[in-house]
Amino acid sequence: MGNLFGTIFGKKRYRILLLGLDNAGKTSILSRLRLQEFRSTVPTVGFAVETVILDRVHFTVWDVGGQDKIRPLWRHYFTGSQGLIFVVDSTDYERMDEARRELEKILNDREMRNVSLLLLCNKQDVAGSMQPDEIRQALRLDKFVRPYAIIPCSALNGSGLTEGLTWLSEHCK
Ligand code: G3D
Ligand code: MG
Repeated sequence: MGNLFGTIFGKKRYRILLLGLDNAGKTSILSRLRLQEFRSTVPTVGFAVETVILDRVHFTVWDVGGQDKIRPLWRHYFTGSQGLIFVVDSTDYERMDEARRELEKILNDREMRNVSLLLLCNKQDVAGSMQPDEIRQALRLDKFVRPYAIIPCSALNGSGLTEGLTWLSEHCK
């Protein structure tokens, strides 16, 4: 996807947060965008913040969940971000409610009030994965007043990623 970012994001610089529970597929999505091939990844431990710059787009990535003590540290990264990508593992029925709680905490932060949300329903290549509409309901997305898009994707085969990023580029502040 060499030219993807130039095509989608143009010449402007963007700061985007890429968040989700561990194992949702964040690192795989970035690898997919960067390398155009799928790489398995080692789960990120604790509050390890990963920064990936693709062209002019600056992604800041960490695993959310069970981090209430260090949550105040997050704001440092929230400030100045123009877009939020929240990734869910569409096969992880058991932690959908945990994902909902974490997403809610992020969206309720005052620094995030005006940030557009791209919700990526990852792992759609897996048979029986939850569909975007079910995930929208499980995460109670409709109660958040802000532009959002909910897009099915797969880091494994790359589907949905270009569509998602295109939407985000059009809705970044
Ligand atoms: P994280 O960075 O959000 O913690 P990772 O998640 O990118 O490390 O991915 C977690 C696991 O999910 C990895 O499996 C990875 O291969 C797998 N995965 C990520 N995206 C997809 C996808 O779209 N489809 C499928 N089928 N699997 C995916 P392992 O086994 O390497 O731990
Ligand atoms: Mg990771």
